Amino acid sequence: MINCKMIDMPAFAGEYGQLNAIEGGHNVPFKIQRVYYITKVPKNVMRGFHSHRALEQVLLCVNGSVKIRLKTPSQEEVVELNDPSKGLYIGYMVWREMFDFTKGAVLLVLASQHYTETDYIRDYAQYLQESRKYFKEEDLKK
Ligand code: T46
Repeated sequence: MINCKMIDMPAFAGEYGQLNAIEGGHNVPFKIQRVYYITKVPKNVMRGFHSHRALEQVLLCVNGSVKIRLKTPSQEEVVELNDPSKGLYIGYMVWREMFDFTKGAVLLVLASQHYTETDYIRDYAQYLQESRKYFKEEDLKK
């Protein structure tokens, strides 16, 4: 999927449990400006339904699991996050929907910019219009 990739977060695991280390500019490919987390999502609730124009993020499910549907004008993929050692990088102009949060799931998000509502595209028709201009034909075949 264009502008998305999985990132391994080094794990230090043993009989005392597990620690994962995240470093902005190292295993996260941007300077981290903001961190937020999503919890207490009721069964069958879906979130997201938007894209970002210039924000990059890494999503990690540090407890439980959640599914993320990713879309570009020509691609669609569902990624399940269920491992605190695996981060999902989502770059510019990728539509995302989050669903199937398990009870107690904690979705941790690292973001490259402070919160700016004008960076969101929340209307899917508007997203298709802007993203088709943004991506080149060759990109959409990847
Ligand atoms: C994303 C996915 C993965 C803030 O005031 N500050 C913040 O940093 C954020 C992220 C949200 N908000 C406010 C804006 C809304 O009034 O919190 C409320 C809920 O946000 P939203 O409906 O956008 O939440 P999600 O779960 O649909 O999307 C969030 C992020 O907003 C988004 O950037 O990529 O998680």
